[in-house]
Amino acid sequence: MAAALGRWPLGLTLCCLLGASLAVDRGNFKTCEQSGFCRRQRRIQPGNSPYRALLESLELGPDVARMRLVNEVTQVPLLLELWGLSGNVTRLRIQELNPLRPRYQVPDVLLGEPPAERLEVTGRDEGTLELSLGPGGHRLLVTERPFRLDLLRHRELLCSVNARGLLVFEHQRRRRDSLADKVSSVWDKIKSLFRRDPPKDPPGEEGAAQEGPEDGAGSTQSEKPTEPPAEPEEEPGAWEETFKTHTDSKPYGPTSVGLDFSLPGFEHVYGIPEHADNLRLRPTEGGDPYRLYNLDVFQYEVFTPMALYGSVPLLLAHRPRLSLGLFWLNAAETWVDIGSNTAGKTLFGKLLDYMQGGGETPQTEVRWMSESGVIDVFLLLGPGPADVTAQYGRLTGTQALPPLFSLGYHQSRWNYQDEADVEAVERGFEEHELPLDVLWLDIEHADGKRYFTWDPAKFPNPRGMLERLAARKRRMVSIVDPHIKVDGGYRVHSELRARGLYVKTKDGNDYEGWCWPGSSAYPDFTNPEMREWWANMFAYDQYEGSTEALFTWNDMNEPSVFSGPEVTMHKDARHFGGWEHRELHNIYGLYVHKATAEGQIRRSGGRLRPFVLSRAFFAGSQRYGAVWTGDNTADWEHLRISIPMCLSFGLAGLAFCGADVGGFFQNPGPELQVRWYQAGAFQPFFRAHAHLDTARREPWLLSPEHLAMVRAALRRRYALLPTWYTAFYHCHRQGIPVMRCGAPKNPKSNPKTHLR
Ligand code: NBV
Repeated sequence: MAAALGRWPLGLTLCCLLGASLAVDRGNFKTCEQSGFCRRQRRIQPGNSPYRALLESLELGPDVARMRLVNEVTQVPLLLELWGLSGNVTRLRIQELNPLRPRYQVPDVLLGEPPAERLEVTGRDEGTLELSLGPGGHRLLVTERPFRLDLLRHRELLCSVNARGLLVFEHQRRRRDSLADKVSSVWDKIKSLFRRDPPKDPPGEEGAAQEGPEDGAGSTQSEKPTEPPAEPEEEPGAWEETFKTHTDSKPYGPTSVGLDFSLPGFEHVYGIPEHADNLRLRPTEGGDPYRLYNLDVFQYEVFTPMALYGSVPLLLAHRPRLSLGLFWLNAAETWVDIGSNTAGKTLFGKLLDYMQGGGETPQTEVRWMSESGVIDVFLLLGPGPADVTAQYGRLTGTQALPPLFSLGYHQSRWNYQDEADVEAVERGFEEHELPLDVLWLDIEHADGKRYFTWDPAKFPNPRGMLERLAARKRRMVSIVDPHIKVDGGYRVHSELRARGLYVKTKDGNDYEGWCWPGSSAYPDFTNPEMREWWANMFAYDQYEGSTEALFTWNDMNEPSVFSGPEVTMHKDARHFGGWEHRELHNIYGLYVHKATAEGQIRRSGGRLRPFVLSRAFFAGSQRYGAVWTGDNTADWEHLRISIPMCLSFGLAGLAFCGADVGGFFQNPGPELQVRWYQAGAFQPFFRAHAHLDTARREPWLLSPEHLAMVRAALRRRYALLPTWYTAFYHCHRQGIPVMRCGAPKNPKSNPKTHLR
């Protein structure tokens, strides 16, 4: 024991001997109450919707229905658009009719404009309007006051929108801070109480193509922006928000959006990764909503709705004979509340209700709240679970088919020290007859964390090292993070600075923050020119020492900024086209992944499939490669949670998912390590990885007995590679997740495989 402990850093030894477990510092991350818009929206009580649908404003295009909604308190008009898309998908979009400044509509996620069916008005009544949505038998009932949508298939109600009246659209306004403004605001409010008639302007045109907020007119429609009318009184924080030592300048004030969806008959909802939680989402009443905001959360805990590194705003609901999906296309910080009328009831309680003839139909309530952008929702109407994942795949793309080698086993740690270390590890696999495809190099391989370079002392001959690996049919992955060392002598930095390709501060300077290399700047991957430049960096003559055998790992792309609020970028930082970081935060990591994958495709002249692992993700990231569950801990809970986490990723399209085998922080005991290999062998991305401060844990450092078990797990993985590859092929073609759970269709026909 003493000898084994001798290899451990003192802090870790004490930590394990005392049995202490790691814990996230929750104070570094906002709760809903600390996030201004979440707090404002959550205070709104159901049942008081101020919105009215102006049914008489309906305009029926060949495939879109448009009408106005008006907030009867503020008189601010919104534009509602409805589409019946082919393949049983309904889309609804709500935006300001006359915004002061265009709102961000997420680009580059949808594969294209989805084809739409012809809409028809099939009924009109006092205060309601009925639309049929194409050949699937789906109908939409629009209720005038309060505004509400009911989606039906034949006579069955599938989903109601704004049934609880939680539609929120914080229209853009000018800041009011003088006393006179306050008096006039109160006066406007009084006037608005007596004003009932909506303004009679015609509805706007189809939203113009995405232009930067500073490039064009302030409106997405053809009309000129008008001065917004009466303002509700604004609470402190609406125009400036402080969290810990950081102040968000919020120059455009409150701009959040929100909407509720009622799902009758549904008790089971899933999706909205990434959270370290059960597969089935829990009701959030009395706690925080699930948060979607890509964050670098140090030492995350399990069973919490806290945000993690990636976000996919797709929620799935399932009940017998019907599955639905709600895809909320918004890249700003988002919170999701789940309510259930059966929460807390035991099966026995439900049965009792049923026998007594009482008990309501189960119902789930889902409420989305985003800090900015527009409301753009796709209702994926199934009816089966595989229909929903296919519908989502048709909208956002399916998993890129991975190169076969990447389905094998990957050996990583932070860090393999030098070329000799790499060679020794590779030889270890050979000598112990353990299959291996890929060896990984973490941040220490680069020269002073200047990505795209090699530490000259530790890796003097990277090309030779890669060629030696390739001769044995092995590959390597090196890390390339998106924070760039501010150093005039570093080519990547000087070029990006000279070309103006960095994210900017609100004052127009290059945005700088603290990260691994010290002072760092952040390439603006939302700019196509930046992505082009980055992709070209993977050419063999640009990334010196690289060869066809070198692939890429994008870490820290939430983006992680050690000195920033919640360890990420300031929301008032500026991107290409003048957009604020707040509007697109969750899609930044996808763009890094996309540019890297594009670079790998390009370097081989389009001949070879790329392999890129990314820590941050968004809807559509599946098109660019693999993702993993980040910095987990070597304990049983983290091993356990890796399964629902990857299942949940798969439901949201991200099929190529894995968790650090063995656990990233701390040292696993031999049983945990072996069990992790056994579980990891059945997860799509299979990589062992460990923190810099952990003891070395290559499999042969285990006892011969444990080593034999790891060998068996590795070999089982390789024996099943054709099955994995086929599963990925089906996923790539139809969107069906690779990692699935459940008993065979007819358990009796195959009793041996049926787990009781
Ligand atoms: O690059 C170092 C690590 C990496 O090993 C890990 O897998 C990433 O998730 N990285 C995070 C940064 C530091 C984590 C404490």
